[in-house]
Amino acid sequence: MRQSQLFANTLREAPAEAEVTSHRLLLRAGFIRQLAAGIYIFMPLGLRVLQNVERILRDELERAGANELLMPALQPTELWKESGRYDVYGPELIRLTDRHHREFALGPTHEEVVTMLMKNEINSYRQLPVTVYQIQTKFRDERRPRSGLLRGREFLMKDAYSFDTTWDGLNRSYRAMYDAYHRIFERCGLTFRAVEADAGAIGGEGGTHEFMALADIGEDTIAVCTHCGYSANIEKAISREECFETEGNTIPKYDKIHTPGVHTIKELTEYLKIKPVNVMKTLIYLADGNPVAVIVRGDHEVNEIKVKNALGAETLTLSETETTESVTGAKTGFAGPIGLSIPLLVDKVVIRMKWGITGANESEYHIKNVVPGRDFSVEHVGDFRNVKEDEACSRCEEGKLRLVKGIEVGHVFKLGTKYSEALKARYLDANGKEQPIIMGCYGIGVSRIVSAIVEQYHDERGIVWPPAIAPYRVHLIPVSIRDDMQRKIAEDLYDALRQIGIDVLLDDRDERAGVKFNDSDLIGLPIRIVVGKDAIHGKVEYVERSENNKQLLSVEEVVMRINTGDKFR
Ligand code: 9G3
Repeated sequence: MRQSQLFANTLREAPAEAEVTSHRLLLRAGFIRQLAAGIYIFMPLGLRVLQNVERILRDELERAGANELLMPALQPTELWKESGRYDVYGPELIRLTDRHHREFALGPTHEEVVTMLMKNEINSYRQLPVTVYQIQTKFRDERRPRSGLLRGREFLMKDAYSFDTTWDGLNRSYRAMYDAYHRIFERCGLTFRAVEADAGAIGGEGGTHEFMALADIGEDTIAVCTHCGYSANIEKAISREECFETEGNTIPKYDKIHTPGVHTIKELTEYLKIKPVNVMKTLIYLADGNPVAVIVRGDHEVNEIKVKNALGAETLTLSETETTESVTGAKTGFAGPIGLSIPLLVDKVVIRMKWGITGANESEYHIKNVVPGRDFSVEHVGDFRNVKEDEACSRCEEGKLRLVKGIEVGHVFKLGTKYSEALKARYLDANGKEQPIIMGCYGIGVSRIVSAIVEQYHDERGIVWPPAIAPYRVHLIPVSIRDDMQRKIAEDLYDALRQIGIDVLLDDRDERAGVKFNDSDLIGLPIRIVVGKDAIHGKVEYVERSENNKQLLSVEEVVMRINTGDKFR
């Protein structure tokens, strides 16, 4: 491609609203342009990157035996009513009516559509198993779209769905996708971890993994063991139980203490000269609108996903001040387990505390020498907290948990029969008996991957594309297009490289060298060849964007070097 014809304007600065690096660089390098909040145009350079990701996806999914199809974005909302999800999603599900006043949704995902398709296509066990996938635009009206392609309202997803007659079959289909995902993310050059995850609203009976691209700006926190392979989303992660001295409890009767103006754990520990581990922190939540109290040790955080799952609640929100006051009779910061008339969820670390300080459910008062079981009910004990950095791994003897940030680029689920039962997608088994199809679903954020790669591959000068993803393999730059010899050598090299199938961007613009080099650093193609003053000695400069290792080579050597470079897949 000649850069004088390329539609790509680089920017010296990114707009102020672009905060994360990938968003800033993709805008500055001319890969994307924003149309509206969370809605982007893929410019020519950005589209070539997207197509490289799609090429890898199709190659690996073909290898895994999946069939590509394409489903509509417009979905009759009757399907969502039939699956029971019509009311689960609020404003995030974009709904519209057609000219006949029939209601449709712009598809955020396609479980209902693909299950309806299979209901009509599959009627015998002999037709199963089958896995289908699509690479298709999804719509989710995020309240706060942000970080460019990382959280958009219209984005590209690869979503696959597997259909089996047995759970064993699902496990095989799941494994095939799980392994394909490893190969896909490796080929994209991503540093990632597959982590045990929470199934969330999608439900499904068993097992789900998220694929997290490691990046500090990632929205997810994952716990990773330093020793064994254990890794889990913090929503689900568990650590090994701490051991506690268990000798008898000779704690005196609990006793109220005046703690004026002490609202936070920090103020409480300073005021009473105690440590957070001596505090039993009580928080009031509304589970599906009903108040519940959750108690965790003062140095721990409540894990709302674990609480919600334990209660089987659809929604769980921290109660507002007035609810807290009406439930506890005290201002926020003085809640405690003693004397509450609402369900008490006690974290299992708390029940092994010999004593603790809690709120008195009376403003400006706390209680000391509180003993779990003696002074409040420990009927509902469970794991209701987030694991912490450096806690012992629950899977191996010597590992410690590290907490790192990740960008969710893939998510695989064992759905079971949740959708096939709801939509009556059944088949006749070998005995002629009707059975519900057993499903799995598997997503990859295709446009999100582009940003995740930039987050992992950039430096202070711009993007550093992995070769398999880069829009072009080589940036061929004659320093001065007005110098006949430089231009001729560049043109000959351009033809020679394209003849051996190398994608080359030839910077044939009549621009100063500095402009060309800054743009080249920003766009970030893997190999740069500069035809400059050494051209009279038949030498050109060869440099790899990731190494910055300039070398003077002959034109023949350059062609040889690039041609023998490992064939990036
Ligand atoms: C909705 C809206 C947003 C959603 C969903 C439904 C997330 C929804 C979960 C999934 C599960 C899997 C197939 C590919 C892999 C992920 N956000 N999810 O179901 F109506 Cl507005 O999408 N789907």
